[in-house]
This record gives sequence, C-alpha cells and structure tokens, in this order.
Amino acid sequence: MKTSRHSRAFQAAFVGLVMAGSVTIARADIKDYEFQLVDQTVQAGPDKTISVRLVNKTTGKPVPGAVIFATRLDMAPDGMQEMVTKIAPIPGGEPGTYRFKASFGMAGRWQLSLGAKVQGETGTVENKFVITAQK
Ligand SMILES: [Cu+2]
Repeated sequence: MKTSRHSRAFQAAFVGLVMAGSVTIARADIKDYEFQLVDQTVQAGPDKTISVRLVNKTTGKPVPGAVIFATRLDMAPDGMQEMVTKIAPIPGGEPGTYRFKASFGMAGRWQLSLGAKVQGETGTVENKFVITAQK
C-alpha cells in the first residue's frame, strides 16, 4: 500500500479492521507454515527424489493442496550458484508431502529453494534447504 496516498484516518480505520478481523476470525498466518526437508542427503546422479513436507507449525498438521510455483536447485552453498539443475514435481503421494525429481550431476551441497501458496492464505511460504549429494 502506498501510505502517502491515504489519510491518517483511513489508515487507522484500516488497521482497526485488520486487528478486529484477526481476533474474530481464527485465521492462520502465512508465517505459521513451513516446508521441512525429509532427507538431507541424496546419492549424486540422475533422477533422484526429493521429499518435503508442508506443515502448519501451530497445529503440527500436514498441509495438502499447496501450489508450489517456484522451485530452484543450484549449488550456491558450494559457490556454484550458476550450476542449476532441473527439478520436476512428482504427482501423488501422501497429503502434505510434496515430491520432486531432480538430477544431481555433481557431489556436494545443493540449495533447494521453494515458494508456495497455501489455500485460503495470503502471502507465500518461502524456504531454502541444503541437500548434500554424496558420491
Ligand atoms: Cu557444482
């Protein structure tokens, strides 16, 4: 919001509405959600599977139906951010678990970056993980 274009009174009313809303409607915040990496290591090589869980931290429950719109897997942790590998979603699996297929062409540390939308929530969940590919 460009605050300079709104009056103080409008801002105050808006903030009041938002606060009232958060009290009366038991809505989760996007910050309550996080991805968790299932396995920290993989074998280097083609067609490896990566699994992540999406959980609501306040309830501990898995969160199905998220739309993962951003994925990136690169070797930034080992100073090779330009070394990017393709990552493709694998459909199916347990609700709240999201799986991907990727080729780890080199042993070392890879960074997995995820961005997702959760149904009924505003904002995005963004997490980064380090996966170690072993020889
Ligand atoms: Cu590399």
